Amino acid sequence: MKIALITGITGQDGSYLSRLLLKKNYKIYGIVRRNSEIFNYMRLVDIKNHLNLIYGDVTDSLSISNIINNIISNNDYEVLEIYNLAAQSHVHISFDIPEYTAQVDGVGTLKLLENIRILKKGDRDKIKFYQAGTSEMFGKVLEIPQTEITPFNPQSPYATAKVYSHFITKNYRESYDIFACNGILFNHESNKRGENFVTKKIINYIKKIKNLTPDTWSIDDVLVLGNINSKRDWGHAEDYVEAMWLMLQEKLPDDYVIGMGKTYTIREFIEKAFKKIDIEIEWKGKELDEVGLDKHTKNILVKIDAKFFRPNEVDLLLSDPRKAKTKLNWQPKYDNLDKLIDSMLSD
Ligand code: NAP
Ligand code: G4F
Repeated sequence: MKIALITGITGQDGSYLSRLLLKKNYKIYGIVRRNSEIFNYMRLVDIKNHLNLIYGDVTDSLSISNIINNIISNNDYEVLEIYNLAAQSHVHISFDIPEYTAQVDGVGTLKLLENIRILKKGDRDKIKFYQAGTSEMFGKVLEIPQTEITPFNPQSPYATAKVYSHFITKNYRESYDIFACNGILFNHESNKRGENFVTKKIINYIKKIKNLTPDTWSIDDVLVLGNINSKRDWGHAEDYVEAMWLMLQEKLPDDYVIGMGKTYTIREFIEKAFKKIDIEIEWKGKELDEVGLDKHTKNILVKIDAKFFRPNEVDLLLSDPRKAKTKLNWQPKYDNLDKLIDSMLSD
């Protein structure tokens, strides 16, 4: 039997990874945080009866230790795959809560690895560990495109914490012979994406206005964004969780860049997405005064607000995913931006 433990199971990737592993007949354990509602199940509603969900937190070492030890002692298994997806994953918010972000996104990884290290050898050898690294670690990029050997140059508390996690994962692999992989994943999106990430914000707005008529449209129906000139390499989360799984099926642990190898500005994403509902965007003005108009009706649809700008920006991300494609035979199904946008608009 194959078993998986997923931290961050309630998030976008956790919910896609759970679905993938259920199809492969894994027994799945997931760590959920206590919150003031019952459980944060929104993305897991239809599959939660097939999951073993346990309260815990990656900042609470004893909870991690109890969870791992219980899984080990209550199961007869060959491999325990641990996917560390837990994170305060919003780059802008990491500037507001930098210390908390470091605890979860940096030290949390160390706590998991340390709990793996202290297991008895037989149990430790059955564990495979995945660390959710990010293209944000490349920051102000030192090479275009970015590969597994491009130096990191992080520009936010989030990215800096993730760089720590990347290197502590590599260090535990090399020092203690733990099967531990770093995925360096570029932006991936879906309908399950958090509402305050830029693609989901744009798509939600388009869904909202697509049925409005000139009579029902009001000037308050505007999409307010920050920097629309940065460039991102976007793919679909469903494809990216498959890459995580593939990494842990390899004979030897390694690090992999996962991305589409194409980059677009946020502005281009907006234009493409609006075209899907037959609206052509015309840009007028500059910087904070720039607006995006419906070329036909001249209604203002997009405005810029300084509050969505970050203290520091990552201007350009562009992956070179050749290693994952050749070594893992990773083949994304959503292989262009139009397919991603169509799927996000579809329900
Ligand atoms: P997400 O939707 O924000 O999900 C984050 C998950 O982490 C949620 O389940 C959250 O629980 C959980 N979490 C937060 N703090 C925790 C803590 N202290 N202890 C335990 N769990 C905690 O993020 P995602 O988009 O699925 O991304 C998954 C991982 O990949 C993250 O580590 C992210 O940094 C990384 N990553 C994402 C992308 C991307 O484009 N999506 C790219 C590269 C790397 P709640 O539901 O309770 O908040
Ligand atoms: O959608 P975003 O917030 O994603 P960002 O910062 O690239 O981070 C995401 O991808 C990373 C992988 O590279 C992950 F590690 C991370 O966890 C997260 O999933 O912002 C994308 C771009 C930025 O340049 C931002 O300044 O969009 C710009 N933007 C413009 N207006 C906005 C907005 N971002 C957000 N969130 N909200 C806006 O209104």
